[in-house]
Amino acid sequence: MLEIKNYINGELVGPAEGRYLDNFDPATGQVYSKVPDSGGVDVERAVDAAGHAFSAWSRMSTAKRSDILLKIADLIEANADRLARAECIDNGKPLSLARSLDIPRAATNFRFFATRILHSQSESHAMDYSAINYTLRRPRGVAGIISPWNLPLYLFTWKVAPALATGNTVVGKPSEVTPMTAFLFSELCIEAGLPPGVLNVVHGAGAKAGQALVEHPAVPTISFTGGTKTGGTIAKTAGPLFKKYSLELGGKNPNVVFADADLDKALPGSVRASFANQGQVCLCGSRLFVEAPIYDSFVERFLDASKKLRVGDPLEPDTDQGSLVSKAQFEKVSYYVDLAKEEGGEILLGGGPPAPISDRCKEGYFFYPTVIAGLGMNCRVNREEIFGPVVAIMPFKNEDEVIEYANATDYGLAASVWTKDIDRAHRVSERINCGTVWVNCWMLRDLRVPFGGMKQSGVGREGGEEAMRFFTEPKNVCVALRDA
Ligand code: TXE
Repeated sequence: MLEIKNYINGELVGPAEGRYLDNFDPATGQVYSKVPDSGGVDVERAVDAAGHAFSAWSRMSTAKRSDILLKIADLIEANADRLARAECIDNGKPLSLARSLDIPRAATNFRFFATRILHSQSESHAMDYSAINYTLRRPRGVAGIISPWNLPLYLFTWKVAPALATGNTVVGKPSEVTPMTAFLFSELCIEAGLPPGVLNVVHGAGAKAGQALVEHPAVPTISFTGGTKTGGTIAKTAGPLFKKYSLELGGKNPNVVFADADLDKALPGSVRASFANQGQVCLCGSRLFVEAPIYDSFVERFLDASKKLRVGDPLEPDTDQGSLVSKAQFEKVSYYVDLAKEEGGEILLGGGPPAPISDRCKEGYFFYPTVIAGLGMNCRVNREEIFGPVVAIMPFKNEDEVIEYANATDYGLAASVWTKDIDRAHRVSERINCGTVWVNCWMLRDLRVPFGGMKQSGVGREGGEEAMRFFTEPKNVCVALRDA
């Protein structure tokens, strides 16, 4: 059985203590590979390698750094089918989704930041005729990158690319639930000629390898995406050590459909926002609000469209919904659907696992797309992140009411608003408290814009200029002019 290796100082190596964790294929419920159960010794070796590589990497010309990162992007694209299949087997998502979204975006992440550094601008401020200030932005050193299981290579590269592009070196700790593509990615980095120690990947459990990375004194920067609870743990560790950290956490996102919306766009857009990646995207619209005059007809059409989603073997080309990522996630989603019934919800569609998919997938962690009506705004199912193919749908009377509903959550990550009234679109977008609002679309991503949430959806922003600033330290130099 394949034993995944850590990538430390340019080499693929086993865990120091020789221990491995089981890695499951969630579509079959079977162990199909082993992942290093790394600990403090492995993290120490990785941080040491990253520290030794930092001087040369940070002082390399941006043109040369850019070339190496573009070579990595080329290799991701050249290996897209292999990476997509690995992502599908590791995560349970449809192969078609891994091939159309996850892997192309991983290459784009590298291409975007590899070219962004070629056009960096710096600031200066003249003080009349007495002095001039200029601001230097320098890489901070070894960056600790911790990524989740829902979009494994997509989110891992979303952090690694800007960290490397700005001249930092990296110790990455991918999720132990979906380690495979980060392992294959390590092989591509070796092939691309990335200098040893510039990127290191340490696999293992969050509370062990992850925690060791966050608390390591030679890692001044932490970039994390994952659950809100874990984000709090990381903040508690990093804060007293005066580390700089960004936390990209959960969401409970409103999806608002006004009566004047173009339903030919709002309906498919709402199905996608509700169930993409089996609802395991922090940006999913898990609370669907529909203006009262069209509520009944919208619900009917939404249910019809959702029923058409084919829940199947993720490896099959026509599968729309694969399996959830793990038994734990299946149990979490099941718990919330049972809770919804206790809270007075009516299950309009789904509510549990589908009939057995196939002999191969008979023990997989599948959950049917689920639509729940009749829940109150403040019940737990409408306030807590479920992170599965479960959407709560409810009517609203007017703009003020739906804004109140949309903001009635401890999260503030994203929202979608569907309306033809452009004034209302701007007005409502301004009043919803979250980091991103999509108008007449969902998950349309421009990598230049700030990305992240407020409240319990996180701290800090990723993307474009925000990422470049997060991974660098500004220093201002003030030079008195000679005849001052
Ligand atoms: O994420 P965790 P989990 C949400 C979703 C999910 C919940 C928990 O609701 O059900 O989070 O998911 C590492 N120090 N999201 O348990 O635990 C861990 O190894 C350092 C939303 O999978 O947050 C993994 O690499 N690291 C999210 C990463 O943190 C630690 C996407 C995420 O794991 C650690 C995923 C520690 N103490 C889940 N504990 C999004 N915003 O997209 C764990 N880790």
